[in-house]
Amino acid sequence: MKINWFPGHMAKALRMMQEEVKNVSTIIYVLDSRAPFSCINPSFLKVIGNKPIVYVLNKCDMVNSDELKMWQKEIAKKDNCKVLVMNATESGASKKIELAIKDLMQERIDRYLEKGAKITLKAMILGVPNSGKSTLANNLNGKAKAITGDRAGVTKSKQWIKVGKYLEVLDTPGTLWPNLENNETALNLAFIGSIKEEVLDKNDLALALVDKLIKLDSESLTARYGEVIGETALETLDNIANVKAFKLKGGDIDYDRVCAFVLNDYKKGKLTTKILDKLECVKCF
Ligand SMILES: Nc1nc2c(ncn2[C@@H]2O[C@H](COP(=O)(O)OP(=O)(O)O)[C@@H](O)[C@H]2O)c(=O)[nH]1
Ligand SMILES: [Mg+2]
Repeated sequence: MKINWFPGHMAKALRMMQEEVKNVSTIIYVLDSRAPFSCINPSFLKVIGNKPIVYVLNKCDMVNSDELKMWQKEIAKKDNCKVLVMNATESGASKKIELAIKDLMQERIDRYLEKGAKITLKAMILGVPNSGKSTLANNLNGKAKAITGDRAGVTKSKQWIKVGKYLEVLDTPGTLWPNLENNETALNLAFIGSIKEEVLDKNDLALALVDKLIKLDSESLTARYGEVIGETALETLDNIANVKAFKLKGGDIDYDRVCAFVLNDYKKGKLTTKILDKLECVKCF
């Protein structure tokens, strides 16, 4: 299955970010913990330049915490960055972002203080669609200022949000990149809800998800559906449909229903808690 989704509003959003980044000192890079590497957008490289980055491994509640700690440790080996593990829906969770930004900017803050000048730190939140950027912005602000939603494409324009006296953050629309050459990355982005559903073939996607889970964590399938693992992903889907009694009138398998069901189970965190990307990918960004 070939997946690509780079509509005009994303190109426009990237241009806006490139313009606005001149005004910010730090980047808050939100990654979905279920597939952190797949969330690394090569188009952001130009936006980020050499600014310090606070990586946020968000949605930490959806993955195995020991595995996530290894990712945190590995990413933290990069220069000029902090790596935080977070559940942005938990109130107060984002306090550590303020601390991390202050830490990264301490030298500059000290310089300003020496001169007796006031400083407002500005940070830009970046991430692929649905990674939790707006939820995080609201968490930082303490109020629901930015609109959020459980699908791609909810934030349409830039939103500056005040955080306490000294920090302002810019929420941005989630963006992907023009050619998702790596099909595994594209699939992972689709599984985690970063790609608009309307451009996806749900049945192909469910088949790819089952195929991935058989290899990555087959126990997650048996734990949820019983002894369903077959010779192939398709046979496994058939078995799941049989267990759930998802049949059409004549007795044929209702593929639309079983595929939507499995995709939704993954989306809601009812299947694996394993991270979809391989840890060695950290070396590639
Ligand atoms: N389980 C879980 N859900 C989250 C977390 N952060 C955000 N979400 C949910 O993910 C969906 C997308 O969030 P949103 O902030 O709109 O993402 P954005 O597109 O990056 O701005 C919403 O349904 C949020 O409630 C988190 O840490 N854990
Ligand atoms: Mg948003």
